[in-house]
Amino acid sequence: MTRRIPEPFRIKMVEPIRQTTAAERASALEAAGWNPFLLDAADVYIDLLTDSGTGAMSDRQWAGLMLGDEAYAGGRNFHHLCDAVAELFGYAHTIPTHQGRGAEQILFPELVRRCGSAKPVFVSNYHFDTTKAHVELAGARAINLLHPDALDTTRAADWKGNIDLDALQRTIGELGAANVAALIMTVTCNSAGGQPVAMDNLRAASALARRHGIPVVLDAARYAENAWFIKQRDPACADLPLPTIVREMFDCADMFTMSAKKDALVNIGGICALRDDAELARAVQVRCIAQEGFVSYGGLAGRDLEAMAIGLREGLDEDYLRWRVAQVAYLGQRLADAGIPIQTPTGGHAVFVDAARMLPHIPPEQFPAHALACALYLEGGVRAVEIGSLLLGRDPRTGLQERSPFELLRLTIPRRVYTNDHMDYVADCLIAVQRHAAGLRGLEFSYEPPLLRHFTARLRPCSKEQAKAA
Ligand code: P61
Repeated sequence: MTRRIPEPFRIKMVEPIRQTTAAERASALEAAGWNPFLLDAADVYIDLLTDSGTGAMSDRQWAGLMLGDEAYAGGRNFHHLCDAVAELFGYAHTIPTHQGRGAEQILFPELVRRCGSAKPVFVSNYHFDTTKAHVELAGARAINLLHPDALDTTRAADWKGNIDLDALQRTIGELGAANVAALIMTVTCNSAGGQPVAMDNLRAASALARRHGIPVVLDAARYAENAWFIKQRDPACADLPLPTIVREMFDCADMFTMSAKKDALVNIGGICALRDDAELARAVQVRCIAQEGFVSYGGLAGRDLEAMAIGLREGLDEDYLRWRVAQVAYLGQRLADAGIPIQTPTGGHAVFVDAARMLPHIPPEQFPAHALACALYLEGGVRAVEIGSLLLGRDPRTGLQERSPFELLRLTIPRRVYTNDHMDYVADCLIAVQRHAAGLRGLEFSYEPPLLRHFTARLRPCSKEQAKAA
């Protein structure tokens, strides 16, 4: 038996969490319109909605908060952040933002302006939903070119986050390089299951884009987990120190956007950074001032910048990453052992349950993964999130539901927050749900918002007749 990896930290402060009764959960879910986003956090026992901003900061980060310099301009914590970005990633221009989407909203319109095309597109291994939204708000189209390996959840493959290089070449050829505003490489690839992008794939995609004069952007929210997988799975990188791998990853790009709420281990914060393009940096800074805040604080307090500077380095601690990825794998293994279909292998930040396979009787338009999320909450107060048709939404041109390549339930694990006993509890709850899976019903809207609908939609279970007709 392989030995379990214990937490590489000890606990100095605790936050009580409260279990609810089945009756309390049923009435909370009803009141929330069968949408876990609308639940009060107090009604949730184990919260696996997201790994974004939900991690625990270290004693050093908390100590860093006390060193906050709240000057409006040029505070010392901004310089600490710039130093960390320059040291780890080798980029000269750092623009802090309130979170990842803040970086997207100040960078993408400038990339579109620069591209100058009347029909601009962004190409990516996969645009996460806010990324896609900001591409579209900037007047461009988002094209995903995920490698087909990722679509088969039963097949274990090392690099399910890879972009399909043939498709990338073809797309650039068909659309014309002059219409491609940027290549965005999302590391790890969230929507495919927190799956890593291989160094070779990153290099090849970057070289292809650069040959055509297309700027390369890293969506770097989970840079540390991606680097860890590269070290584990790429024999050419096995002996390299993690910071060297990180530097090589960032060498493949010209700029990055980052939600620091993930691997940089803070509860709020983001970064837009550019390697050396001073002119573009100036244009992005102007947008930052208008939309985020002055260029040395970007919508954050000085103390937040300090915690982020510390977290950027801490996120690369190998003992932490070994434990982190092992915890995700542990939950995945417990589910797989019970015959629950999951995206294999497990990724960096979450276990993705294949609801299309677990609930084959519920069609995509009745949101099988969302039905599973509701059942899991009712079972044990565990909150998870749908990554499937509900999240994807409708085609804005036709109004028709877009076809999602996946119907996944994401059990997203906050960093340094839960123990493996919590993971066992989650696994036991989902295994209990599996026993009555055939009786679960899909859902229909009672209110469907026009945009980003999964956040605020209200739903109800389909009637027996509707369920049968499907
Ligand atoms: C998440 F339900 N992710 O995975 P911001 N890029 C990438 C992300 O994963 C990401 C952002 C940019 C979240 C939060 C979230 O519909 C949802 O700091 C690869 O959240 O602005 C965020 O970074 C944006 C959850 C976002 C959602 C949108 O849980």
